[in-house]
Amino acid sequence: MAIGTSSIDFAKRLDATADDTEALLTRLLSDDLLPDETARPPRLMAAMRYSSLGGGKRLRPFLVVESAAVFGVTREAALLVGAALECIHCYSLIHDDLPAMDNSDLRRGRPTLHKAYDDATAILAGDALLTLAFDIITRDEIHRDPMVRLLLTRALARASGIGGMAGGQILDLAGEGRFGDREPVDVARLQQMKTGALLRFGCVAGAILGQSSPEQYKALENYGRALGEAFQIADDLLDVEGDAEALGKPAGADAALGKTTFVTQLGIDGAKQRIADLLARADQALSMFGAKGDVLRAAAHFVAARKN
Ligand code: GRG
Repeated sequence: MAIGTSSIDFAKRLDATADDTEALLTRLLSDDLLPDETARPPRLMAAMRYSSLGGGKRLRPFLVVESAAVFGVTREAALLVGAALECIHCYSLIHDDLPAMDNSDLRRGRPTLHKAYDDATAILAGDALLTLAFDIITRDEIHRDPMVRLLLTRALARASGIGGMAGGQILDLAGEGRFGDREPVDVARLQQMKTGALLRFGCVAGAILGQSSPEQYKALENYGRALGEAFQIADDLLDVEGDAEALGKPAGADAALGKTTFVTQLGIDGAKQRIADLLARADQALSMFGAKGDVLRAAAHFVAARKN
C-alpha cells in the first residue's frame, strides 16, 4: 500500500464510491421518463438493472472520483461521469458474455444476462446502457462549460469505440482464430485498447473535469496506462492462479481458448515482475501531485493485488 493512504482508508473510500455509484445508477435506471422519452419498457429496464446494479467493484467510477478530487472537482459531477463510464463497462460485460463472443454462463457470481433473460434482451440492454452513458455524460450538471462536456464525450467515445474497447475486442477474437487462422497478437497493444482504454479514461476524466494543465493531463494518462496494464496482467494471473468463488466465474478460460496473454508471453514470474515495474511507473507519474496523488497511488497497488 502506498505511503499516505492506509489499506483501511482505501477500502472505505472504494466502498463509499461503490455505494454512491449504486445509488446514482439506481436513480438513472428508475422508471421515471425523461423529456422526449415515450416509455421505459419494463423488460429492458429490468435487464439493465440486473447487469448494472448489485455487483462489481466500481473501480472505474472510483478512478474518476479520485482523479477529479486531485483538482478539487465536486464529487457529484465526478460521480455522474463515473456512472456513465460504469454503464459502458456493464454493456461490455453483457455483450462479452454472449454466445457469439465469450459464451459465458456466470458473471459476478450470477447467471449472465442472456442466461437469465435471452440473447435479444441482452443485446438491447447492452445497447441501451451504451447510449445511456452518452446521455449522462452530456448533462449540464457535469460542468457549466459545454467545451468540457464535449471533451469528456469525445474521450469516452474514443475509449469505447474503434481504437479502444470495441477495436480491442475484435483483435482479441481474431487472435483466438474466430475469423480464420489465428492472427498474431500484440498483447500490450490489444490490452491498451480492450481493457486499458476505459481505465485510462477514468484517470484522465478528472483532468478534463478539472481543466488541468497539459502536463497534469499527461501525467494522469501515463498513470492510467500503467494501471491499465497492471490490471490486465493481474487478470491474466487470476485466470491461472485465481479462485473461481472469489472471481464469480470459472478460472482457466484463457488457457481453454489457447489465448496469448501476458502470462503466456512473460511466464508467471515475469508477469509479476512486470506488475512491480508498472507500479513504480504509476508512482512516478503521480509524483507531481504530491500527497494529492496518494489515493490514486493506492488504487494502482489495489488493482495489482486484486483477487477478483
Ligand atoms: C463487447 C465491445 C465489447 C467489448 C468487450 C472489456 C471487454 C470487451 C470484455 C470484458 C471481458 C473481460 C472479463 C476482460 C477482463 C478484464 C475485465 C474487464 C474484467 C472485469 O472488470 P472488473 O474486474 O469487473 O472491474 P467488476 O465486476 O468489478 O466490475
